[in-house]
Amino acid sequence: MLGKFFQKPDSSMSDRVPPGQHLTKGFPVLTYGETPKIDFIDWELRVWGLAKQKIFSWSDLLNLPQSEFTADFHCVTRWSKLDVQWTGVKVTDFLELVEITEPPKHVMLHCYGGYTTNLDWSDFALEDNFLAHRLFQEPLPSDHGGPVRLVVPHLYAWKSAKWINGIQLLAQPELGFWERNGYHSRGEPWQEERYSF
Ligand SMILES: Nc1nc2c(c(=O)[nH]1)N[C@H]1C(S)=C(S)[C@@H](COP(=O)(O)O)O[C@H]1N2
Ligand SMILES: [Mo]
Repeated sequence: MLGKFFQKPDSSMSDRVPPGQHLTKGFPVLTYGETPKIDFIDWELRVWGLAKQKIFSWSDLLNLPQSEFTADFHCVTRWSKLDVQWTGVKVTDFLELVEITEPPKHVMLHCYGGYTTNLDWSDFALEDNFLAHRLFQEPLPSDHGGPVRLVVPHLYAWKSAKWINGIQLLAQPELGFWERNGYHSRGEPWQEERYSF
């Protein structure tokens, strides 16, 4: 694994690379199961739970303020990629269009293909999190979650739901796919919150 594609972080980067991680120059694809093929014209994002149900389309997303993001990406399988460039919509800008009915405590992200992952509301409703639809100035490739994925830079990348199509606002914590299968409920890379045991 080490060598050509993975490097030990040098000291100038060590403050950027969480413990137990190696840098990769490429951008590996990490998907459980098949890659769903969703045309942007068919893509939908439904919000429900402690909010008035609402379905967002591709054009709804593009009508929101667009931002550029540069973020580090840390997979729990021990690779990190620094300075990934994305274009998309801040979660906080998106939430302006959501009519919340009761203060949420937690959220479940749902994806085309059935993948789910959970977040505390306080880890989700942040300006640094975003719905991405471009990667390095190009349309987000389907294997990296196109047409639209969530990116949560401060947590391990399994929280960054690819092919996102649902945001369920919850009053109580619930566990998503990997979290039910032994991954940590929160997944903070600097604390090495890898597993729940
Ligand atoms: N829908 C969905 N989202 C997902 C996954 C997945 O299997 N399905 N894998 C997660 C994991 S473990 C990681 S590390 C990142 C990988 O993103 P990448 O394939 O763009 O590198 O996506 C996350 N989001
Ligand atoms: Mo991952």
